[in-house]
Amino acid sequence: MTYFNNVTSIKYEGQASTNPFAFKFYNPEEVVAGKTMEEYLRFGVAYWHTMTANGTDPFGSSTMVRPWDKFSGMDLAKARVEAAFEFFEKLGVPYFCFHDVDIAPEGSTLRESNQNLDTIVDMIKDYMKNSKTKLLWNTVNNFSHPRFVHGAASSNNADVFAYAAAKVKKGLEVGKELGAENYVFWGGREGYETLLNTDMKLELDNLGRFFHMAVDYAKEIDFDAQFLIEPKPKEPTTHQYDFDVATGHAFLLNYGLADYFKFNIEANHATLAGHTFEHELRYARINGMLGSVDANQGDPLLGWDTDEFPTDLYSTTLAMYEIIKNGGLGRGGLNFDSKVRRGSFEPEDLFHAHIAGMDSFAVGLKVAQKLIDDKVLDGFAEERYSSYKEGIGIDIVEGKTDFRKLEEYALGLTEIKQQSGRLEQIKATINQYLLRAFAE
Ligand code: XUL
Ligand code: CO
Repeated sequence: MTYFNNVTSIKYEGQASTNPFAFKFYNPEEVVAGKTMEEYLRFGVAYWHTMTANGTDPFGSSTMVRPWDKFSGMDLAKARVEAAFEFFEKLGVPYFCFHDVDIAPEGSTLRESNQNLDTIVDMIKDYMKNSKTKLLWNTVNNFSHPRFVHGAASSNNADVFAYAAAKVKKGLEVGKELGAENYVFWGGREGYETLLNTDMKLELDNLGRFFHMAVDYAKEIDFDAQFLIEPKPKEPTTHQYDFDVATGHAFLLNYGLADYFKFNIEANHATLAGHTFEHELRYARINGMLGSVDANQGDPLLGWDTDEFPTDLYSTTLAMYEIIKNGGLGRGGLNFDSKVRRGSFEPEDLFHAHIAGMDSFAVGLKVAQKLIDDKVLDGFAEERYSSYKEGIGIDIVEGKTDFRKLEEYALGLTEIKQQSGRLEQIKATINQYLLRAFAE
């Protein structure tokens, strides 16, 4: 059975195209910086938003019109797999990502849930044989079910800790079975509402123990995926332990886990933490911890996670700047952890949304590469930090000085000369690059 009968394969038609079902900027075969766009960008479809979500929000019921919704239970799960692979193929997307509960319904026992999963995983495996779309990452949902009301690995309840561990164990087995390139941990309930009833030290220690057990089990079953922590500061808990990259990195270092994990950085999580997307990417990159990206954008007017498809070209450019400087994302990719708006309820909107996101990152890639080729930002930075290239500056960076010598030097200074940061000039230059990139 087919589900997207109004849509054929999405092709690159160039920026002059008026066909809404065509890429204007994403040309999978175009080579940028030695790699094709397809290889560089490694786009992924998020199963939960695209195949499973129904448009409910805290104030309203479902709005999404999905041709597979005439089914229920395991039949629905199977229909979604059929529809998913049709969607992947028509979009020409190289990857997808899922949580356990996105692909198969939970049963009344853990054993039954695992059986449901096995059935659907077998089906996905079969589909993958005839598809070029691979699994970027999988994860398990240890946050929606009421058993996770007080957390999962950081729950006060040891039975819940065990249940969460069993789900991750299964998740690792599923990841291995389907050849996942990464495995993600987003701690949706790993945090707290109030310190008044929380043993923060025990919860963090348990989280550390949990991750070590996951690393050990992956080794045991020979699952060599890159492990990724996805930071988020809040929502659903008031305070989440993986607040941002810096906090997550300190946690990994404290618990001896930094060699086994990198970060999956989500744009909207960055902004919720009071950072820019590129700040999180930069912090991870300079610490050798940039693993993968959840590509989306938030609404600066709202204080929660809106998971919009990324269309802000300024942001995709600065994000791609960090990704290129990182030498690409390695085994990671750009997973659209993005949802169509509740009012965009037609199946076709799923194509429009992904086309918008893929085109936006293609623009970002090309503009960022041009900024790098022309040393635009590097040039400004070189000039701005030139004081560390000579005299006392060299002594500081080479560790050849101390407070006594610095005091002596400072006492001899008659005048400290400053230079302009040139921010407005830099922004105007970036605008020029954005507009020029596709003018030729
Ligand atoms: C929630 C979120 C998750 C993770 C995977 O904000 O981003 O969907 O990406 O659990
Ligand atoms: Co995410």
